[in-house]
Amino acid sequence: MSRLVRLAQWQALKAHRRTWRGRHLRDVFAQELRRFERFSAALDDLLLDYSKNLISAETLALLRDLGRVTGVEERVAAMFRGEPINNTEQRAVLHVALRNDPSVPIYVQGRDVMPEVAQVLARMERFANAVRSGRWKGHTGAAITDVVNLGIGGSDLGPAMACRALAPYGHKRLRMHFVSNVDPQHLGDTLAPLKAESTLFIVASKTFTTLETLANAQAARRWLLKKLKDKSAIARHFVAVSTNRAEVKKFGIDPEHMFGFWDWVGGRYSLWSAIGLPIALYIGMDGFRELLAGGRDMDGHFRADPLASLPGTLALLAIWYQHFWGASAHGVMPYDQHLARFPAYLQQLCMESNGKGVTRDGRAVRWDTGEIVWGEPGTNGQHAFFQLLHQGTRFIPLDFLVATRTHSDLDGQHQMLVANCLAQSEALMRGKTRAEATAELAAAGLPAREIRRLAPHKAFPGNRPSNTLLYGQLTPRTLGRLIALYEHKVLVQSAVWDINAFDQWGVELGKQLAGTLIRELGSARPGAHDSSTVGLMRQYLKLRTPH
Ligand code: G6Q
Repeated sequence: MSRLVRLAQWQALKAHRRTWRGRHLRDVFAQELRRFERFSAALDDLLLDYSKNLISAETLALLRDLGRVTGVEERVAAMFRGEPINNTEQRAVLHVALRNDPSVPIYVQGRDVMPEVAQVLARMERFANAVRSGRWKGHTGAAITDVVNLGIGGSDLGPAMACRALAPYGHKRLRMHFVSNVDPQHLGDTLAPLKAESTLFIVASKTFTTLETLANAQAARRWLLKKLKDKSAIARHFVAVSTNRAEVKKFGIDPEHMFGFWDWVGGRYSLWSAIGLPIALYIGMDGFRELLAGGRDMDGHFRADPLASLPGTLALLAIWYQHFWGASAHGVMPYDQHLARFPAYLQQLCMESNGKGVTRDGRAVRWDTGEIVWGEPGTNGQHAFFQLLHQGTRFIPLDFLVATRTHSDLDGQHQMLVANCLAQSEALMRGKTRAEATAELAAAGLPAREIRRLAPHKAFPGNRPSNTLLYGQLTPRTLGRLIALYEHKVLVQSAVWDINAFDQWGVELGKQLAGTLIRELGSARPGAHDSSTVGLMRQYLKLRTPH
């Protein structure tokens, strides 16, 4: 499929794009009174309104043709069958098994993985119950009050995002902390107010070789031992989540206190596995199972008709804008404060998965892959960067996410939030013509000269597309659906682009590069690098101690 851009379906989309020249969504809505009914779809109470997109039924049909001919459906089926679609690492991609109905087998190399999945979930449940009930005691007999997850990337972003999102379901005694950065200030600031007697550390690392996590885990261990002065305290205050039993043991954590997962779970897809232990501790195992059920809901929906599903639709719209409208980025704006970390989570999911430059068979791609994803919770974004979205020159499609019901008692205020969200997507779509701006200024009584001067600044082009995801309430189940929605969107995009969404050699490179420099800084001897790197190292070595 390395000839993607030569496909007849691609060319058809190119020609179809020309039919959109000069058309404005404002007029399209005026002509098509039932556009919302036509271009919206739902999975239970999760509604996707995609009517404010620059599409017609024909656009969608052409995009789905492209999806069909690039083998999206085959790739999806292969993933669910447990085939090694991560072809550079020869691994199955089975985060879907983690949330699968336990009675339905899924095979990896001829072996049903569901019994092992169930076994780990049962162990997580026993542990979560013990910590939550206070039966699990620290070394001095105190119940756990603070849980510190030490992990980075996929071993941090998912659980950190989910614990924040599900705070209303959190255990009242437990405070959750996530330390990812090797910057000692991150761990130091986190530990400063904590009591060792009631702190539990989860060392979360798939490989258990990640420098940042191991450095933080060693430092946390020293902190604990300094406070509790007894090596045997480690067993009550440290547990591990990993696929690497040997390294966990070497670190000094009893494998009895290790929760395992498998190489067929990618880091950024791992919150459904034991990497989700902080979530299970915080919201309880029933809540965690609800999260899994939400993922499963989306899997069933997606698998039934990948190209027409909600994830398929989002993916194909993104392809449409990226390649045929020159979109340079994709904004995700949760009008839901609890989803504050959702854009950061999606950044990894989308950009690490699809930031690839060669096709699955190793040939350079001739089309842009990946999306630059960013976002902030509404309404904060409106007072910051929305100016560029409304009147700047760049074309950036958006997703708005908003709940119909809040967890807050200040319910009246939630309606203001919803109104803001809807107002933004409407304004982006409609814009404001020069004539409208002129009429407004005239109504305000401004003199004609002033009106002429100001009108161009007060006009908005509009015609800027967005999706709106409207859901009942941000429950564990809803969150599960939302995460799986974007996971599958990424898969569909990767299939169209013919890239492997499940490896991350760029991340591996970063891990290697830092190793060399750490050694050189440690011995204060810069090695053979470019003059910039050597110059910076020398300057650092000279100035690292205050005069
Ligand atoms: C995720 C990536 C990466 C990974 C981290 C942490 O898909 O592979 O973000 O999760 O580098 O790796 P470990 O879990 O092995 O420490």
